[in-house]
Amino acid sequence: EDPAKRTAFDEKVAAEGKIEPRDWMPEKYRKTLVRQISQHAHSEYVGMLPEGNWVTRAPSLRRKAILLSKIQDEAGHSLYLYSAAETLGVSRDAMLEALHDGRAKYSSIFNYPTLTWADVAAIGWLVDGAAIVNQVSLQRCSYGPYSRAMVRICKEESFHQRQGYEAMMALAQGTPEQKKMAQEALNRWWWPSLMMFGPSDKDSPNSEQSMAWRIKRDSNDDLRQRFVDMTIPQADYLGLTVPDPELKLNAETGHYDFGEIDWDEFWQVVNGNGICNRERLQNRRDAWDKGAWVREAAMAHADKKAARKLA
Ligand code: FAQ
Repeated sequence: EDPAKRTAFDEKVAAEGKIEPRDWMPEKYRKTLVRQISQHAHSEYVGMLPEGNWVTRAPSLRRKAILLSKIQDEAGHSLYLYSAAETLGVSRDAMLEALHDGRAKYSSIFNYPTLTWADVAAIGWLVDGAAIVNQVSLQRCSYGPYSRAMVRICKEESFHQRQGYEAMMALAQGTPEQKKMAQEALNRWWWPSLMMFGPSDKDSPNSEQSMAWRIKRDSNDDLRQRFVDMTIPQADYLGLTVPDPELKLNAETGHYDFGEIDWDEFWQVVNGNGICNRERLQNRRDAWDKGAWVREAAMAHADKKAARKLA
């Protein structure tokens, strides 16, 4: 490693400059970004599945059209993110292989089932809400392509969150049965949404280095607190109750205190033993296998075209 290059890198990061694909970077910086960005891409990609489960059963044409667009946006987000990771010298095939054989992680949240239509509303409100809090912070990431992808993704995600809240509102203000559905969905999704922010700072092995390199700009616990503070007034407005008896506004700090996350459940899900882990991964593998003929046909077509040009 050339010390002058290292100094230039450190100075650029310290001065809030963006590191670009052709710039020199420490190997560990590159590897950390490939890990985080590819896992982020996989999350968007697997994240289409829980909502996809409700496309054919959306309660109205309007809801169905909105849901279809939202899922398409998620596919788009995964494509921007795979592209951002590719600028670091890793191929999309290699990233997908790592997902399919279980080496790469994706967000724990997508291993929970969507049992009723209210779960789709809760995902928009809570899961997109949590994703925005995390991604707004990542807009200031030191790696240029990732930070720029975040800007566009956040704009689309804000719209997703609004539609989720609106769908939740319709249920919360509906019949007693609908309100009960909304409450039960909040009960199911609240704690898993808090887990999206990752382990507590003291148990987060990657945080220190990632924060020093300005890959991550806020700690897992700080972002989780921001999400709780933002979401409780929204739940109050809906007339729903967050399933945490310890939740309480702390007059001294101005923040909500909340109960302990079930970390055993979190690690079980992260390590592949959640309710839907196997089903989600199998679905992605099947989609890859079933799409083989499309990839082959596209390659054959491209070869034919190239041969015709030569002739
Ligand atoms: N699930 O040391 P840390 C969306 C892993 S939003 C699974 O704290 P780090 C939008 C972590 O990878 C969801 N694994 O790690 C949408 C590490 O393992 P490794 C995606 C988790 O990286 C909405 C280990 O635990 N968003 O898709 C989780 O510094 C609605 C130790 O953790 C992002 O990916 C978890 N929840 O901080 C789509 C955001 N938490 O890799 C559809 C970008 C931690 O060493 C519908 N990522 N782990 O083997 C990040 O901000 C960070 O990577 C964190 C984790 C904060 C997730």
